[in-house]
Amino acid sequence: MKIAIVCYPTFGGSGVVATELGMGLSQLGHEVHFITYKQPVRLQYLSSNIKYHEVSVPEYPLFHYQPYELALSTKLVNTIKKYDIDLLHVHYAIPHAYAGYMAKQMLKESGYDIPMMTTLHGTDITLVGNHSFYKVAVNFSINKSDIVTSVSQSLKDDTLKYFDIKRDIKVVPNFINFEMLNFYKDDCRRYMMADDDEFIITHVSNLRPVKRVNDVVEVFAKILKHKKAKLIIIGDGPERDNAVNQAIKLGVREKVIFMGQSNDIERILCFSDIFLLPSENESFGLAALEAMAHGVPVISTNTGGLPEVNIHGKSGYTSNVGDTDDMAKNVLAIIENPETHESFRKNARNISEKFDIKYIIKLYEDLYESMLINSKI
Ligand code: GMT
Repeated sequence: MKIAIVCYPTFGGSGVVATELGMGLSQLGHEVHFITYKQPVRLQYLSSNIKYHEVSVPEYPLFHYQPYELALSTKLVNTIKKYDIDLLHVHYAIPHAYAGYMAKQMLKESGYDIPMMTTLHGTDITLVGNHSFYKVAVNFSINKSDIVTSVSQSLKDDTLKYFDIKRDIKVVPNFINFEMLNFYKDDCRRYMMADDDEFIITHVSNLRPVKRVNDVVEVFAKILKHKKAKLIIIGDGPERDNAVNQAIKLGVREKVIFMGQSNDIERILCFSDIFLLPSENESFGLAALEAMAHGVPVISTNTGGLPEVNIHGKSGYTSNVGDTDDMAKNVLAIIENPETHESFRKNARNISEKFDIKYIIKLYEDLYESMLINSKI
């Protein structure tokens, strides 16, 4: 199949999932075209069956806001025609489903019927899409997609709750490409980050308010009262300064390492003892699944799709949003006993294997095929 994928190219989870999916599809022999404003960060290679098409939006003095949707739908029409693409898969409803639908309509005028799948990722529904500024257009473009998928049951439930959806939503969870994971087993270099007697607690996110990074620091400060430890925070975003101030306020600043955006996440997970994800909301929690794949137990909230990924009492524990006492207690319950820690590590890895790309990619391929069959009827 010739598949066009539209996504955000940045470090966010939806872009990572879209890129990994595209690379996986290309390995199965499909021709994949990424259409976005920058080469996706996880796109490791451009092989003969992966192509990247840049959407550029030239500045013009009249524009207060650059019309990205217009440029994207134009690029979609031209690329789909030029490469005779079979189907369009857009990730994150805003504005991709909207631009995709416009492209679909423009192509129809020249007798080209392109089916479109929209994958909902989370904030496009729960935070941004639900805002009255966007809601009508988001609702419209979801209903106009030929197939809609969501990355968790919880996100499906939220979509049906907040929007007036006239079609079925298929749940297709996020995944891990285990063949592409680097484990650095013999080259962990733990000593670079912590002393031998310190536990390493890790958090990875884009440091937006929804991630509650101050809670990460608060949980860590509570752990430090009982155990020697270091906290590594990977990622960058608007809450970074607040988190630094929180660390100073709680007197733990010298034990917290802010790494910024990093391509070394796998190396850091290799020596991490616990992964913290105290989010206000999380449709899935890909960062938690990545930690679990590296055998790192997860302490998270029980919000959104997190309990579908982080199984309470097995791969880690889940707590109510903001309950940092409970989260700290749960961390200690795991790390205080090496045998318990080891069994949580094994469970985390085993549970993550259920999300192996080899199972999930098949679900997408089947949906693509059904979309193609229906578009030909
Ligand atoms: O919140 C993020 O980290 C970024 C955001 C995105 O769309 O790029 O993540 C959302 O999609 C990810 C991939 O499906 C999910 O794993 C995240 O849980 C989800 N974030 C939220 O729901 C807050």
